[in-house]
Amino acid sequence: MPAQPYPYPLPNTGLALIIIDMQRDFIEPGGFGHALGNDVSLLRSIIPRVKALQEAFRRYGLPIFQTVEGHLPDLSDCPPSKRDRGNGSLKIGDRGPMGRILVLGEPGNAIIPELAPLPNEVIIPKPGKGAFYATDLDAHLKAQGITHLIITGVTTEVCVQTTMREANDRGYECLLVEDATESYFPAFKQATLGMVRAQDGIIGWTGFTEPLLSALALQYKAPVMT
Ligand code: TIU
Repeated sequence: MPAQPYPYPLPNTGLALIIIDMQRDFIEPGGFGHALGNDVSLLRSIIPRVKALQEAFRRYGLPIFQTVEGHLPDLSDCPPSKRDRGNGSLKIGDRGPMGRILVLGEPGNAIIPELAPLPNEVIIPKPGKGAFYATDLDAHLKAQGITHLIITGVTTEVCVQTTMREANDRGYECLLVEDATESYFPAFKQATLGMVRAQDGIIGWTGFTEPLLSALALQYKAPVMT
């Protein structure tokens, strides 16, 4: 498919969609993103494109993995450095308007309703920014023979970029979808896009949703309904 720095080799098998941290904590007021001082409304613009990709992958029977950043209720998987960082009034584990901040299972930790996963779709809880650190994502991908990752979600230069770098080091061919990832800082998003595709794709490719949907439609056929 058309991509930068050159066309992305969309495979016939081994493709998965990764949706990073489209949880209320980062996208709705009163969560972790807001507690860090960010304008969380900036992230909503990508929802229709992430949804379109989610629907396409479902249509073609291709695997989808969503992640959520969160910690165990006793915070045993949250390094003190992460909990103590910054001057915000609400810290990880404190009770906020959407329950305890960045704690697994709390209302704020849920994926936004627009992108709610189906029961058969895997959700990977992750304590860090990267989706491979202290998770079983790599084992899931290897077990399913996945080699190529379409990466979407928030925020571009934090959890998305960290995950793409981790994936690249593990040998996955990654495409970051430019209009299906967003940041609280537009300049950081652009910098991330530029740096991952620089040097002939040092970390991978970037591309847009529409050409990806067209390429998927050409390459994959929806299963025949009986
Ligand atoms: N703060 C910020 O930009 N991001 C995070 O803390 N986590 C994710 O990127 N998901």
